[in-house]
Parts: sequence; C-alpha cells; structure tokens
Amino acid sequence: MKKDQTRNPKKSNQKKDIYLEEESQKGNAGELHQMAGGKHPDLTTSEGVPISDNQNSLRLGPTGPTLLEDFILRDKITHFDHERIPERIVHARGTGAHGFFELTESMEKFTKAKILTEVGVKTPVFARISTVAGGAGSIDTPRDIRGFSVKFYTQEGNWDLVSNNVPVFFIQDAIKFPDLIHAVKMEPDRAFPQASSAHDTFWDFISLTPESMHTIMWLMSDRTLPRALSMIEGFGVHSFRLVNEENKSTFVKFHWRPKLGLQSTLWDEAVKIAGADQDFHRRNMFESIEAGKFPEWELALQLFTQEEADKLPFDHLDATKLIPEELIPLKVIGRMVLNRWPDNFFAETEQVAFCPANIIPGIDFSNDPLLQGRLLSYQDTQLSRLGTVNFHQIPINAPKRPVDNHQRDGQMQMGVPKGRVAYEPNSLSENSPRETQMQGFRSFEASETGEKMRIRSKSFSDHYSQARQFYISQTAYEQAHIASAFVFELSKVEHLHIRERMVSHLLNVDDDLAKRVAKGLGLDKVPKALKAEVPIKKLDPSPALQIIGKMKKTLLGRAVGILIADGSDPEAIMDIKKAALAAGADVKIIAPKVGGAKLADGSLMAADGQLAGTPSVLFDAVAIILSDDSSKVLLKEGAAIDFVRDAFGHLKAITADKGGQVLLKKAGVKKDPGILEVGDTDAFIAAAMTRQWDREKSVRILA
Ligand code: HDD
Repeated sequence: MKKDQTRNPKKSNQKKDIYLEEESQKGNAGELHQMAGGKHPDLTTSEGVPISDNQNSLRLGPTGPTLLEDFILRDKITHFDHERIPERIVHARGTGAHGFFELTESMEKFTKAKILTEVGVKTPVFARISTVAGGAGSIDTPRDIRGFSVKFYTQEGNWDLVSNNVPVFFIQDAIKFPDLIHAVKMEPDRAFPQASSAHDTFWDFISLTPESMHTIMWLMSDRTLPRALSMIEGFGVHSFRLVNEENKSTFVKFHWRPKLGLQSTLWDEAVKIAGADQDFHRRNMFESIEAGKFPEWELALQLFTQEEADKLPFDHLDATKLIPEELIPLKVIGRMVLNRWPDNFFAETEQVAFCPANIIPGIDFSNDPLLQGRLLSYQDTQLSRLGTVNFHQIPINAPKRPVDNHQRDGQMQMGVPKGRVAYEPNSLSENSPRETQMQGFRSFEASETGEKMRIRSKSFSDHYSQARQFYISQTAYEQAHIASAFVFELSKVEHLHIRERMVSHLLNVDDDLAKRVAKGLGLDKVPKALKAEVPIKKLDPSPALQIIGKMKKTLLGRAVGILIADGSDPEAIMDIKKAALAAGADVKIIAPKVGGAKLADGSLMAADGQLAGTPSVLFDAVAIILSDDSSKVLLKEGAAIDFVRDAFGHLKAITADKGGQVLLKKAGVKKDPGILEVGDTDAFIAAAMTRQWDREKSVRILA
C-alpha cells in the first residue's frame, strides 16, 4: 500500500490495519487519495502538528454536534477566512512574470546607475501587466489602459518603473486622481458597470476635464484592445532624470517596445473574446512562457536637456503631453525577457508592491506634479493592502542586495536583528550600518524658488493640440475605429448634455471626428466648440503613434485554428499545420468533439478544442477542412457558421477546401485577398500575418 508506506513506513502491521479501518470510515475519500498516488509530505496544521484526518471534523458520534475543541478545523477555516487581502484600488487585475533585463548600450555619459552602465549584465526583474478599472476577477479584454510595471532587482537596490501602455495620462495633478478613478469605476449606488468606461460618471468627469482630451483619444483607439500582453508598448509617461558621476542631469522618458510588434484586436472581437476566454491575456502569457516563447521588449530612451526641453512646443512636465519620436528619437539601450511564470500567483503577482518612488543612485524625479503625487500614493496603498510596514520583506518585494539599517519591529517582522544597537551614530557596535557618502543616493541638486500656492502652470494650458496630432497621425482605418469607439461609449451615456459636451470638445480636436461622432449619436445639430484656453497648434502628424504602421508581418506569437470533422483530408490539415508552425505560429485543431475526428484515411486526429468552446476569435487566421458529409452536418451548427463569420468579420485570413467552402458560403463570406483555397498555403500564411483592413467597410458600418 503505497500510501501507508509514505505516511508511516515504520508502523507495525497491526497499526497499519487500524489506520486502514479508520480510512474506510471516511467514505470513498481514502480510496480516491490512494488513486492520486505519489509520495507526499505530512499534512500539518499551521503550528506544524501532523493531521490524521483532513476529511472530517471532530464530532460527537457520527451524527452529533461538531466540537469547539477541534483546533484542526479552526486552524484551517480561520486561515481560509482571511485568505483575501484588499485588492488594489486600481490595476487590481494583473498578470506577472519573472525575467531579466540586459543592457546593450552603456548610458555612462548620462547616469551612474550600474544597471544602465554595465553592458551584458542580466538584472532580475518581475513585471506585472494589468487593466486599470476592473476588479481582480474581471475580464482580460475590456477597453482599458494597461499598466506595465517592472521591478528591477539591481545591485544598488530596487528600481520600479511603473508605466502604462499609453504615453500620456488623463490629469495633470495627482490631487485629481481619486476623482478620476471614482468616475471610471462602477457607479457607487448601483455597483456597475464593471471594468468599463462606457457610463455616465466617467464621461461626465471627462467632459468637464479638458486636460484629459489627449489621453481620451488614446483610450478610444485600438491601443486599449491589445491582442496579447506581449504586443503592447510601455511608457514611463513622466520625464525622469538621469544623473551622472559629475552630478549632471539629463531628462529621460522610458519606452518599452514589444519584439512581436504592436497589435490590437477589433472591438467586436474583444467583446467576443471576453465571452470565449475571460483569461485570454493571462493564459496567452502563461502558455508562451511554458512553450519557451518568451515575451520580450526593447527598452528605449528619449534623452534631452533643459535647453532642448525649453524649445519643445509644450511643457514636458505635463503628463498629458508626449514628445513625438520625430522630435526626439528613441535610443534602444537594452532588452527585457520574461522567462519564468511565478510559482504562486498570490505570493508573487498579488503581493508585489510597486512604487515610482523606488529609484536608485543615478536616477531621479522631475517636477511633474502627477509624478510627485504618485511618490506618496503607492507606499501608502501597500500599507493598506499588505497591512504592515514590513511588506518589503515579502520575497517578491525584497531587494536582492543586502538590506541593513536601524529600522526595527512592526507587524509581521520576519527578520531577527542581533545586537544592542538600533540607532546611529553609535560607538557601541563596530559592524552596525553606516551611511556611504559617495555611493549612497544623493538627490540631484536642482535650485527651485517660488511662491507657495495652489496653481497650475500656464504652460500646461493647451489641451487639444496633441489630441488633434494623435488623431491626424492615424490611418483611415484607425480613425474610423476611434470615431466608432466614441459613438459606442457615449451611446451608453444616459444624459444627453454629457454626450453633447463631449462633441463640443471633439470639435477642438478635429472637425471631421466631431461630425462623425455627432452623426453616430444621432444628434440633431452639432453643438458649438468649447472655448480653448489657448490657441490650438497645428502640430505635424507623427506616424509613430499608429498601430497599423507598427504591426510586424509575422506569425510569431500568433495562433492559427484549423476546423476539422470526421472525414477531413489529413494531407490538407498537415500542409497548413506545418507551414503555420514553420512561420512561428501556434496551431490548434478544433473539432465538433473534444475526442477528435476520424479523418479520411481512417486515422483519429485529437482536438485541442471543442468547437462551441473554441471560437475563431481565439485565432489570428483559420483553416476550414471538411468532408462533404461533415460540411452538411455543420451547416446546422451555429458555432461552425459563427466560427467562419467572425473570422471574416474580424478581417482574418481564411483558407478552406471544397467542404469548407460550403460553410463560407452560408456565412456570407465574399472573396478578397484574404480568402484562399486550400493548396495556396504560401499565400494563406502571408495573409495570416496581417489583417484585411479593406474588408472592414463591407462587414460593418463604422462612424
Ligand atoms: Fe498608478 C497602481 C501606473 C498615476 C496611484 N499605477 C498602478 C499600477 C500601475 C500604475 C501600472 C499597478 C501596479 C502594480 O502592478 O501593482 N499610475 C500609473 C501611471 C500613472 C499613474 C503610469 C500616471 C502616469 N497612480 C497614478 C496617480 C496616483 C496613482 C496620479 C495617485 C495619486 N496607482 C496608484 C495607487 C496604485 C497604483 C493607488 C494602486 C495599487 C498600487 O498603487 O500598488 O497607489
């Protein structure tokens, strides 16, 4: 008896029999345990006491009351009752992974931070990518900005770069953050909508906050509908400082650029993915790492001096503004690879505590008022989330260099500091920690003067020029998506005056956009433009702000789905599968039954997914390989018709054999360069690497 041997190898036969007798009284639980097999350590209470029975609480006879003295029951239930900690007030839903950062070009000229000067050194990192508005259990694919936090465990302490996937923010001053978040989160009286900005309180606040117009354009763009977490950019948003050995400061903006290129889904696709797989992004990151296809980003910098900043047509300390790459180019200096999934979600992804105030010698803050407020907020939020000043001792938060100081005690203190001395200066201890004047962190010596007042700088007053620049930089397809997103969101707003006020703002962004939105909302007459505080500048377009322009023609990180059924042609399936795998795609076989399908040659092909639970929204391109008989059967299966119709509607490449064509016809698929016959595999693979943008006008009416 394997189980007895592992539990109690030294027990006598007699004892063993008693044990088995007891086991039989547990119903079939004992038998099921034996079926589970394996060698197991002793199960214990939190105090380390071995547990003999984890299936039954202590009671008086088989049907009697449970006894209060059952400390094993109380230990287990009490711990369980306290398992949850408060979720993050924002960015509650997140996916994290371990990895490394490797510097490829030394920034010694600009900074003394070792992580940015030692080329080739691999610094461990933990990254967490999140949505903003929804709760921890919300879906992965709402229209939302994505957070992109990285904790670098450097030799000089932890450096946290707490970024988003858009380069600008809604507000200019941190004092407005609670209002912004209260407005976007579910409305307090009704507790909905969850994870959605499409409701009255959000647009009420936004329409009364002109400074949010630039970020709103990003929010309404496809940037907020990412295809995968490994296909988003990251932006540190604020200007920071790099400070070198000579104490010279250079301003810097941090950018992450995905190796797989930028890619987004369409709105209709994102909505359907939410139904098909709530964990679409998390699962994708997990599966990529498991498969050794590690998500990777380049770290790039925009570096500029105060003199260069003075010449920019806006204030770089205003977080609602970006610096176009065309004005200050990006310098790629390193790469980050995420190559290890956490061992435990709670211990690592949930307990990781990021803070923009975590910087290291050689990096410093700017006066951006939004950043300055963040320096306070994150530490504070961790105290309420993690409950103690000692949260930096949790393994995921602990620096990987020694920590030594005179801080003591506090709840959940894990360290056992030795000695009599817990103060400094002292003459009683020879090995107590001392400050290190040269290597220690020194703030950049900036000279500041001014009156103490609650005021916004006049240089922050232009709220429309960059919003306009963003819009005119987009392709026509992306402009149509932005206009349609406004129409969708504002159509969910019950109050007419809020819809009208938003259109009044949009008139300051782009006349055509405003008219499209007004028309889409069915407004009788277009309202008047709101008065802008300062004249709106005609900034040049910046193509770097597009997504379509930045998509890579590749199948790496993408997925191809092949729909088969009984009688499908094995050669056609293998031909497509081989070509897609060779191009770097994941390939999944979908069949009406999860057990698989019996192919034309009599062989059984296993399925990766059952048709009803594996719709085409989960793939980037699809193949339909069906026998005549099976296609007739599937004509009556809504999931099969939707599989094709959605792939077509989401502008994906489709290849089909004769049987498959029957479904295409039923789904209303019209011939275009993305619709290919089986046999033309090269053309299918080439079409699968992109989307058929021109098809869109034939499948939906956009604003
Ligand atoms: Fe924030 C979390 C990013 C403005 C206050 N923020 C949080 C996270 C990200 C950002 C990625 C999730 C961290 C994680 O994965 O655990 N936040 C940003 C960016 C901002 C920004 C890029 C503007 C440029 N945030 C911002 C302001 C404030 C906060 C102005 C408050 C004054 N943010 C918080 C917070 C959170 C947070 C309440 C909640 C959980 C946490 O910090 O750890 O402190």
